[in-house]
Amino acid sequence: MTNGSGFDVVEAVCELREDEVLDWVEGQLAADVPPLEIAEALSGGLEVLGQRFAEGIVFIPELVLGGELFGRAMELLGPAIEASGGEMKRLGTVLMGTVKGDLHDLGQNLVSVTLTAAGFKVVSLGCDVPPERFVEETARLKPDVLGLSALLTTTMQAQGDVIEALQAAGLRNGTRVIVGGAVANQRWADEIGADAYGADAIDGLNKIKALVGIND
Ligand code: B12
Repeated sequence: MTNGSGFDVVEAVCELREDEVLDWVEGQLAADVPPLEIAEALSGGLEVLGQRFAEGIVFIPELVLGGELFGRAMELLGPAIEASGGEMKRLGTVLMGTVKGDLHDLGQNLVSVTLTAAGFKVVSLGCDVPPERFVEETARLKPDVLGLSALLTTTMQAQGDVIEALQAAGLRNGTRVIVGGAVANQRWADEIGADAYGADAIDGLNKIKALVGIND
């Protein structure tokens, strides 16, 4: 995404030019660009940064700084996304978390803030959440939907472990489960017996609405 002056935000994120990126975010907000669109553009930058990491062009410190940059941009975007929700409706409760062994929480934060804006109550357990904790909180909060995020091939199986743990605790029938994150897809959701897969924040919102029986 570029603005009139040809600013390439993907490249700016990759090069960790934080001040320029944050100025760009403020400019986009001032120009009434939908905040979620701005967040997705920044996320495209992180995706390219991730590719460069995989190719050995950048290293862990750059990933860390890229994550921090995104977090700072979300401090500007989060309130705008929530405010874009307008009048508060209560559509249901969603319990959200990144599975055990996985520290990637930027994606689930973006999904959580989008769901909140749409009128869901969201309780986030953060990252590196063991299956037992998901079970405990599901029993306590009785959410309509449980959202599980995983970004690593080494942690995706933990999404299946949570579903099995819910089953073992007798909680599976009352809780719809949606999975997401860079390594998940519809086939994976089917394989582990999830009720849905969400590709991004908007897709996640639409799928969760469908799970709780809202069709608009
Ligand atoms: C930033 C980042 C980090 C940061 C995370 C900071 C943080 N607080 O989250 C840090 C530096 C900690 C990190 C560490 C590591 N990372 Co990393 N990281 C990334 C990077 C560049 C961006 C991820 C991101 O935040 N994207 C932006 C958000 C908005 O997008 P998202 O998470 O995909 O979420 C969207 C969707 O997936 C979806 N979604 C996500 N969750 C959910 C949940 C539900 C319910 C729904 C509906 C939807 C949904 O909606 C979101 C919004 O659109 C990715 C690259 C990539 N392509 O993903 C690599 C990447 C995920 N990391 C990778 C690796 C290898 C690692 C490390 C193992 C590196 C190392 N050797 O130490 C460690 C692992 C640490 C751990 N135990 O978790 C690999 C994973 C490869 C693989 N397939 O397993 C990637 C793909 C980079 C690469 N190409 O090699 N990383």
